[in-house]
Amino acid sequence: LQLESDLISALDNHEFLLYYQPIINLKTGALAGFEALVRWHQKDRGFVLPSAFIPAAEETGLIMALGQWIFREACQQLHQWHTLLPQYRHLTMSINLSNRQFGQTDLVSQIEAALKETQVDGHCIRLEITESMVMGDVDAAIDLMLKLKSLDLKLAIDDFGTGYSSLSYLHRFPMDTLKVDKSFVGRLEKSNEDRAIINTILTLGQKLGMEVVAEGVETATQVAMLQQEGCDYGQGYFFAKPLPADEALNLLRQHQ
Ligand code: G
Ligand code: G
Ligand code: NA
Repeated sequence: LQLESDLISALDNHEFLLYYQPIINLKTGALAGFEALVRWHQKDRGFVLPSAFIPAAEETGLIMALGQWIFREACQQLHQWHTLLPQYRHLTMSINLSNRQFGQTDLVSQIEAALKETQVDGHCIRLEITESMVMGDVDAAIDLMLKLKSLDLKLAIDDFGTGYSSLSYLHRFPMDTLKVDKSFVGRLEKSNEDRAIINTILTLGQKLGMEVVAEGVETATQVAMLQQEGCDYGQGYFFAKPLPADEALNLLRQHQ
């Protein structure tokens, strides 16, 4: 399989890199953190988007090695920014976990080792998990989440509202953050019904003690509506696209 061998050599040749998309505190306007998003810069094809290689990496199992690299790289980057800019010591880094990583037996020990090596405090790291990952064996998923929480990590449920309905389990999951899927945010200006849905998700998150992040924020009107509805954080092209590390650092410096 060409893609598989390309992916293996890409890891060896350091062709993967991380981009960082800002997450903004909608109450203060502060830059609260970043989400790390992987990119593959391939010699012949140029930039390859994750949708074109994450599924293959999952199928071949290469996601284990790639995911480990992503976690470590994002922690290292956060530690560097914390060190360079002490006023950003509360800056967080959100890191996506893939389906297969979530079931991996040594996930907790790997993460623990990476936190130690990179000297990053667990509470600055948010692991993003999707609904579908935790809906198989709910008790096993809760057990794993509690182990991750014991490393002081924060957990976020990603793309909320698009997966299987986990409403009946949501309160059992030790989640800190709920990320509202961008499809809901995109429809916010279109109808009152869509606004009611977001409002309901926000209330649900708040009642369960979670912070809520709206994804895919693209317009000033959406920002104003989300602020009115009491949404804590926003992420999306309105604020910034996912940025290479040097541009993310520039943004941090400008925002100070
Ligand atoms: O920018 P965007 O095209 O970066 O990402 C598309 C999708 O690819 C995301 O919604 C996410 O599901 C996946 N993705 C991006 N970065 C990562 C990553 O670092 N790890 C994993 N597992 N998935 C990622
Ligand atoms: O895993 P998650 O769904 O959080 O991945 C974020 C994805 O959404 C990435 O593909 C990222 O590039 C994309 N994205 C980020 N901001 C916006 C936005 O404002 N609008 C749209 N349509 N996509 C966005
Ligand atoms: Na995500």
